[in-house]
Amino acid sequence: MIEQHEDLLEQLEALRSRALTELAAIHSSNELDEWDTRYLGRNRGELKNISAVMPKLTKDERKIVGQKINDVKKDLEHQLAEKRETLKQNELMQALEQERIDVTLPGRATPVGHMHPLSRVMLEATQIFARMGFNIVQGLEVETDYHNFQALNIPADHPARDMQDTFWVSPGQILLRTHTSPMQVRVMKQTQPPVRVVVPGKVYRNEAVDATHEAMFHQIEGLLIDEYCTMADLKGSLERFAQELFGEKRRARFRGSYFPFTEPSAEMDIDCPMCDGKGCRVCKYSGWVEILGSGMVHPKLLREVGYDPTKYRGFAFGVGVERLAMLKYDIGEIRLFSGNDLRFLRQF
Ligand code: 2NL
Repeated sequence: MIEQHEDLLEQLEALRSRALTELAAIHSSNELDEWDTRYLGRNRGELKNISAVMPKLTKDERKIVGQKINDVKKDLEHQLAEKRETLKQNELMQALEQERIDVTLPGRATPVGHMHPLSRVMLEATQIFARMGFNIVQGLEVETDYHNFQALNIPADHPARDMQDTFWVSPGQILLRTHTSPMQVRVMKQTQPPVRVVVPGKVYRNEAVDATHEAMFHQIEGLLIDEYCTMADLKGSLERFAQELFGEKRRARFRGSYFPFTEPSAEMDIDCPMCDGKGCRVCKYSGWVEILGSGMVHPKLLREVGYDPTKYRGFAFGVGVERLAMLKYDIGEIRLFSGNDLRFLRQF
């Protein structure tokens, strides 16, 4: 019996030195885990296998061998923990080394977009009026028949309604606005003069689409109401607007026209910004291009919104934004604005 337990002690000692030699050669966490199961594993670990003979020993032998097992186990566990820590440190150092960031590398370029040409013209045009003291107002695109037509002196049987083919939401009552004027009607009904507003926004007309017409387009309308206001104010303000947008040397001329909501009415031409009035493809060799419609606000409208037409008067105008942009940038096709073709958009 003495021999058996001394043999066991030798085996344990041999186990310890074999385990530690192997441990010293380990360089990865994976190998370390394998080593852990092989020697210290609860199930088939070598230390566990040796412990299996314990029940066959005498009480005294069990005490000696038990202590030795514990001693070897503690030792191996301690060395394992130390090795784990060393490996962890090594792996960290390796990661820091490999993942080192080169702060001198140039950054990756981020693609930058820009404003749509229409938005740009719309912003520029409204800013010009803002500098003259107009307030910028936006509003509903779905409107009532009253605000879009009736209040603007366009009754149900008026020929202007045929001119403006309307998209109806509920026929005779709710529609997609055909101009931004309904918003000016709302402003006038809510406030007392003086009024100075510009209303930019989308408008809708059920038209045959071609190179210069779309069913949805953009308009800027303006309205000024005050006690003293004449056609001279209209002409001066609108000519100034054209000069700010198309250049200082632009000249304006006014031709008599008709709109149901203004009297008198006038269309404004400017000398062609492409050829300075010499005559070219853009102005069809006339030297002039039409850019807006305007007029003195009809007294019927003033009365309709509750203003005294003997005390107040005003001027109003409407500009097509697509038309302005096509003139400013020499674009011959209106559908490019809604086409979202980057080859077009990148030119601005
Ligand atoms: C055009 C013509 C115009 C107006 C719009 C207007 C609005 C109110 C009262 C009076 Cl609330 N007038 N707007 C006046 C004259 C012409 O637009 O051909 N635009 C592209």
